[in-house]
Amino acid sequence: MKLFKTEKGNILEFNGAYYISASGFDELINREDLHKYLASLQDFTTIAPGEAQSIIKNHIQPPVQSQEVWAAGVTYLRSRDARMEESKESGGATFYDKVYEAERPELFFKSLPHRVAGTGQDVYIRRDSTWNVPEPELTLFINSRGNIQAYTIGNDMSSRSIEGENPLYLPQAKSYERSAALGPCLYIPVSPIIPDTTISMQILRGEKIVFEGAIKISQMKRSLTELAGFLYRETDFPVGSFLMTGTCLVPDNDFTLHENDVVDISIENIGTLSNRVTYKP
Ligand code: DO4
Ligand code: MG
Repeated sequence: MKLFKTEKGNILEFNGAYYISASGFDELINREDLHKYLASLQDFTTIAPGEAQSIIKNHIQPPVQSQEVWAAGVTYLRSRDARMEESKESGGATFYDKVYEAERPELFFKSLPHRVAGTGQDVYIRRDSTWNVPEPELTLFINSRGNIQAYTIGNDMSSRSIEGENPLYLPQAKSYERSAALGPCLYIPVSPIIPDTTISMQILRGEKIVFEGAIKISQMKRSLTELAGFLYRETDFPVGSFLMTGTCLVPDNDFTLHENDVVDISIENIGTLSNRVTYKP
């Protein structure tokens, strides 16, 4: 099942039918067994498919209300190698190597909800950065008890020039206005997402495809429950949290995003997160 947050209410797509609820998003999603609760349709009323699709198309919002957004890093070999390469002049390369092998994963704070873009909204690149990339990442919704209840698509927009200059600049490379995108919906399967799931990304510059790639999430070094467990070790999230799980799709080093590029990230069974790239007005 899929849950869309919109300006007109929360729309549930379940077994080919659509349902709407005006409940608060935080209360609705922070459940011990979210799939079972939503399948009971307790908070929902039936809505015609045409009307539901039109609301989703015209009024969609990112699937987040009060949750913090966190991110994991260097969870795929490709990310480790790219980071070691970009930071070799600063002497920071060895830290990426170590964190890839270490028991403790790299976890960092990514965004407050008001900075998150939904599908169809703009993401930003920094004016003080010369090398900018999107990072397509499977993103977990973890409830307040620390259990993974749903999945969405994340874009961890990043400045490689700022991170490469000095790893201590990571928060500036990663956290700024509209540097995170989430959407289009929460995907809530009965059982955990399968490792064979594909994540793909296409970057369009006008009509031209300037990057295209796809990977399976089974290439990730760590398990999803391991990442969630570390995030919740000493930190409470009263309404749950979102956790981006790291990137494996890294464009070649001569690639940087341009204004008006469109980044489309798709994950099987979830959909497509589409964002235009621009500068903060
Ligand atoms: O180590 C810096 C960030 C890594 C990251 O965002 C990723 O691997 O996706
Ligand atoms: Mg990332």
